[in-house]
Amino acid sequence: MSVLTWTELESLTHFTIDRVNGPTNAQSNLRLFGHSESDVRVTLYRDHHAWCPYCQKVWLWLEEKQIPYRIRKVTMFCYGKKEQWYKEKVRSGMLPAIELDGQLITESDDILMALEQAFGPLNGAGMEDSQVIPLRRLERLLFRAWCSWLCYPRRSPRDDQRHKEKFISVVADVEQALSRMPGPYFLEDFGTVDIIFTPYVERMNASLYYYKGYCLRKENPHFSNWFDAMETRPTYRGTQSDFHTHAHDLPPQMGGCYPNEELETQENQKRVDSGPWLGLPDVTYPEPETSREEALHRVLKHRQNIIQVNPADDRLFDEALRCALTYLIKGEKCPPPSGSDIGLRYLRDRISVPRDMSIYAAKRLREALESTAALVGDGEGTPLSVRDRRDQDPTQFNPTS
Ligand SMILES: N[C@@H](CCC(=O)N[C@@H](CS)C(=O)NCC(=O)O)C(=O)O
Repeated sequence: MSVLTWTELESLTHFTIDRVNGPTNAQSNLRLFGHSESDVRVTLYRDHHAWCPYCQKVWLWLEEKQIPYRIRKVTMFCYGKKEQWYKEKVRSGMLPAIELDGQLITESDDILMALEQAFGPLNGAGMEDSQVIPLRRLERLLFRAWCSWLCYPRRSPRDDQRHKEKFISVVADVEQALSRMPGPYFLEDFGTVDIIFTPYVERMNASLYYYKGYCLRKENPHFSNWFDAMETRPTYRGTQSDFHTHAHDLPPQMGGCYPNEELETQENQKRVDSGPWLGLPDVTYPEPETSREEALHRVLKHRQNIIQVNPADDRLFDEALRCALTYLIKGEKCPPPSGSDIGLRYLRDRISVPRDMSIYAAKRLREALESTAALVGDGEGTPLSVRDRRDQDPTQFNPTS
């Protein structure tokens, strides 16, 4: 297969979404849900990377409730410099924050309560409902058990096992809470509790698979049903990340993630880092037909920045990237120039979900980059830093998209 030109590649994708009124997506700066712009009462300040778990909570709530809102994106410390205009608004620089009718509110729980006051609770049961409060407490217990297992170096495999058992005992309580309900959610209907559990449970599923060889989603039938049910919701799909993104975004955010010595851990790490990515337990809904076109569309839109930040020579990488995209869209291998394997894998490792594209599009693109790189070499390049992710500094990229 000979390599396609940029113009030929452009003609091969028709992917488009309505960012303002269409499905939940990480690229939007305004969400109207069919309302007019004058109806907007809320501005959500969230991170450029669509990574912050507390932001995801508020983001999901607004999407589920279909409240018209504006989005302003802010840099998190580990990715780059915090914007001065945001520090003037929120001195600590912490995210999320909202402005509701001009009033600034911080702290995700306070934000949800203020939104409930203004627009009513989601499906009846609000943050202070007597059924919701114990489940919110359970979520925090799970969070703490997860941190203790993941985020501290362990003296021995036995020590690691002890923390695993503690975590699993809290998971058992969550399983029991889910088992008491007739459907897959935490209460009879989907609601606030599901939103509160979502961000960290998603991060637990990814990080424990990668660092501890443990699959939350596979080991626990009620959790598994819950994840499947969440994935039927377009709101959740639009905010959902993949294992690769979480495994490499968490260490700088959490102050470190520590792998155990299980064989399973080593195998899982290899799979998340080098593929195959399809079939990983980070997603189970069927792949949309548009995933390859979406990936192509997103790369075409940002190709200049992608080429410019890549450590490989620009002309060499331009051709190598077109080879990978040719394979992505045509399904036939297209050998890139020799010496381009490191540059292709650099990009493979830096696709951020859902910031750049949705989960299946990212899997397809990672696969195309890896298969194309493998045609010319096994060079891996600089590993991703576990201290910060300045390689993702949004000032290097187009901050408006
Ligand atoms: N208790 C706060 C926690 C918020 C929080 O920890 N936000 C982190 C991101 S996940 C943050 O803004 N850190 C500053 C930064 O990374 O720039 C809430 O619930 O909103």
